[in-house]
Amino acid sequence: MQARVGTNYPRDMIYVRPLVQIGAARPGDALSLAGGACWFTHVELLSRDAPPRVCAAREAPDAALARLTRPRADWAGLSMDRPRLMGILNLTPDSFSDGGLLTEGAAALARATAMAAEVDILDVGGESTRPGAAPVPGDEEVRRTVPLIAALRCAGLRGPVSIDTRKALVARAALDAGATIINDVSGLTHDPAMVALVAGSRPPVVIMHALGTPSTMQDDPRYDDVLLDVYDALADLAGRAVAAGIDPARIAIDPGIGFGKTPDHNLALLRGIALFHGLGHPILLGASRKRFIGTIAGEADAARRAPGSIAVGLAAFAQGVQILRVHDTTETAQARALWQAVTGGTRP
Ligand code: HH2
Repeated sequence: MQARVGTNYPRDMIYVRPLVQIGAARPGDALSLAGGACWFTHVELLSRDAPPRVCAAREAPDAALARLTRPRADWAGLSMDRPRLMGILNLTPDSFSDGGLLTEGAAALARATAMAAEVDILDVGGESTRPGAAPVPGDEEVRRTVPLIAALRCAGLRGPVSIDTRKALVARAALDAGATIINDVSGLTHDPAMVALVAGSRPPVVIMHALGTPSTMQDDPRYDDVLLDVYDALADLAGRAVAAGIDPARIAIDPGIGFGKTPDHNLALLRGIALFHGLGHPILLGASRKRFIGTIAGEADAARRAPGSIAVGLAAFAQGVQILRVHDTTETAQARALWQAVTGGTRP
């Protein structure tokens, strides 16, 4: 399977990864990262045909520095100057770590209500996209997700609710029921009607990178350079969305951990994740309970991967990642509070 997604970037293109730091002992010439608490004084210059080179940030091209430093607009009504949590509500019988737990309406509403007190965004999904998952018909996805979204609004929940779907039919029904964000793991490519829906209804949208579809994506995924290839692909996907009329300020991007990636690919993306700030959008990361955490930690049971998931999440916050998508909301909210207190960032 070929990794590049319609990109024609020159081999000598320079990619700029900020070497991100956080804390009060900040040199006078430090540059703020994306208007948040993180900052940088140096960058790593990456290219496809030369070794990486570390240099002072001021040596990087002005346009790249402008995209890295520009404060991000509020996204889904949330300021992007502090780490945010998106809690996962999988209303599926077959999700890889929590399938079948929330298929009964009252249990789902109780869990969602409790979760809403711990996180900034609820992410409701009705189709598993785990490797090898079979597609779910749109009307079945609507039947699984829309009643919970409507019930949450009926119960007075005012915060952001996201619908995790690749289908415009499901997104439309979810928006009508009170969802406010579309989270599309296909980066708006699965359903041709999705781009027009987002351009017309103007919800905030998560554009995620995936190589292939859930049924085939783990069949020997290959990249030329995974970090740069995913960067180029996301630039391409976001560029196409903007060309179709989607407001750039409404786009968050996501490297798609585990979606057509080996454990080594996932680690390369996590180590280099600050590169994606160069796209100029908030970064959302979904690593929670994923298989590479089990592989590295030796934990076969996905529901017991909270410690590894939190370690990855805090490392991402230290790279300025704005939103973390998580299953273990109570534990991660506590970890975030302590991480913020210790690093001197703003409290939630
Ligand atoms: N991962 C999953 C589903 N949706 N959305 C975004 N933006 N980023 C992700 O990494 C992401 C996502 C897969 O995880 P999960 O929902 O827990 O499992 P399943 O697809 O089996 O329901």
